[in-house]
Amino acid sequence: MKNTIKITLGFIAIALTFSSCNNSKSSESKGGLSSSAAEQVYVKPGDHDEFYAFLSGGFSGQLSVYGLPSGRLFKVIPVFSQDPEKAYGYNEETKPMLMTSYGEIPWGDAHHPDISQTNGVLDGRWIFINENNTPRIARIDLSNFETSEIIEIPNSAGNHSSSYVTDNTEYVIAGTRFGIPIPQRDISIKDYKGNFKGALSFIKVDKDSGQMDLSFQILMPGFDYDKAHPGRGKSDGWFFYTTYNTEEANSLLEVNASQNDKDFIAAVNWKKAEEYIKVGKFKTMPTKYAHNIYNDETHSATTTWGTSVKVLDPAECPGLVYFLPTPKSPHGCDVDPTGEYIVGSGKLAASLTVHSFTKMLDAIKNKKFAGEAYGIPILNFEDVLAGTVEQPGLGPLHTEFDGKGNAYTTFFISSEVVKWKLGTWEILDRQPAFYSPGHLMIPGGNSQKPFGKYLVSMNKITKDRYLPTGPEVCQSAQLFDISGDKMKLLLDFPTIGEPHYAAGIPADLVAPKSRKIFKLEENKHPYATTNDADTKVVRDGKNVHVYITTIRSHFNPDNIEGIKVGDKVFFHVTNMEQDYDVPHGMSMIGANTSEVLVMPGQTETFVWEPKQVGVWPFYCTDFCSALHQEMQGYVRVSPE
Ligand code: CUK
Ligand code: CUA
Repeated sequence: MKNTIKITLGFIAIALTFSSCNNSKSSESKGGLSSSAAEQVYVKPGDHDEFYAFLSGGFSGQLSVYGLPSGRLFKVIPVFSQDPEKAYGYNEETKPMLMTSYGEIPWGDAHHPDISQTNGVLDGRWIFINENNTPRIARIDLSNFETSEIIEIPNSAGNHSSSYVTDNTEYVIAGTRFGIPIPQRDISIKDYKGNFKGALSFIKVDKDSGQMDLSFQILMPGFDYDKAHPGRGKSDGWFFYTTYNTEEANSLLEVNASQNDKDFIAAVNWKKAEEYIKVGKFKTMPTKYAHNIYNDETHSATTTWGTSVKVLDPAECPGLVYFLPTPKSPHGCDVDPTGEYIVGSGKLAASLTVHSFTKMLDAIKNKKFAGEAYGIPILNFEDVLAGTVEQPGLGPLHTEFDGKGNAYTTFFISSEVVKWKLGTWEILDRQPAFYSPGHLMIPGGNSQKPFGKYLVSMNKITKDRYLPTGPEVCQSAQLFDISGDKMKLLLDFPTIGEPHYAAGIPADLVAPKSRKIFKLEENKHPYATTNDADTKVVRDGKNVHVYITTIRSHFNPDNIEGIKVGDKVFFHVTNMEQDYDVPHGMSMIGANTSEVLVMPGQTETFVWEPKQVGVWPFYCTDFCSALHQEMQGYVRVSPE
């Protein structure tokens, strides 16, 4: 067994080198873009794209918005990281969004966006995304493309099997990556086995407001967990996710953590979990977690604190969790649009394993188990197997579906996307990707209704695809046309951070609802000034509140006196414009943590603590009119 693994891993290195170097040589293998490909991605100036694609920003912590088929970048939505471009995490209104039980954290690692669904179909209301490092889930409102809410996930470490919505967005589900001591305590790392656990969290989503609420957790054994997929249609009510390191090794050298011939896909019956919660079969664990909510009306965020969580122990809840043996450290876990097939991608396996939901239910009904792990029944591999895709490629990672009975899987090592048929398991097509794809995305490709026209492959290695920009080059995405029998490469486009996963949606499900303006008369910000006559400077001890308005092209007031060294000055800036797309910014010399960018009709606040006497300038940061450069002012600072 050891030898096989060594050989496999050796081959990974060889295959990777091979695919990177070899492909770079010939222009044919670079995609051989024909003029028809160019026509297919060409969106005439002034015309709009057909799809939105939301690509996770990976270690940038953000979510990027692209158009398909053009591959044009429209926006980077700040989510887990500060962003000076939008003043997110800099102005007083959004700073609380970054609060956690560890304090304010200005950075995150965002992997998996997922768009809300109604009856298993994308509804375009919200998009959720996970933060791995300091476990959190965010909800972004697609009517304004702003982060509305961030909830911290306790008892989790490496919040990676997240964030995935159920058929009616009842829950967004979040699984831990690492096993950890729960509750945290001082214990020898060598005592991992049996002592560490991993929480699977169910976050209830209010169907009107979208507001999240940590409903309950299931304390799973301390394996490591990876990608996940809620059941769809017939399997709605279940949740599936992969485990690796079922050996529970505390050091993941392959000799330790890749010993077992099979790891598991965990099948979790969340409707059953709801029943157990209802009858009180849970323990209440004290814990502390931040819940940050942004209020659109007052344009401000507040943090509230969770103090406990309900936890279920699968060993005490029969029928809650089952394990489906799945070969060789499965990474991806994807459920097809009918809900019948559960695809497990064993990273080190020679074939793709597909489980059958129907067969799984039969095996459960007949109580045919191969054994158990921590009180969780393990089903027989043969009993749940629907089929295997033989020799599909090397290093399978993730699968999406086109809604026409086809599946598409990325292969990291052999660097390709492979199209295969559900049910017959035959391979229909394969196309090289440049290079080493991780996830792929078909708009709606993880829902009951995929829009199977385009596929985006998100590649881990870029190498020679763009002009060199030093040792660091951007990540690469590639667009394929999948409307025909064969996939056709249309376009390369650069991305931000490391896009892990993405979510795509037809533009007409989002664009018509997009908010263009905030009405000034509806501005409920406590420090708003909606009238030039109401601007003022109010002293409250050492705190000074400056109510300031902006309109093309001046600040009012623009000459401010009466400020003293040692004061804490709050600039409350209201943008009185009522035209679409006329923001004003404001920054103050030496304001080291703050700036604002205020949309028409809104108010934002930043803080300045003057350290020296003098007359200090401020100006508008956003080029707003022909007289933008005149949009400036002075603050006089006198001795204490
Ligand atoms: S993981 Cu990155 S390639 Cu975070 Cu979805 Cu598989
Ligand atoms: Cu206002 Cu530039």
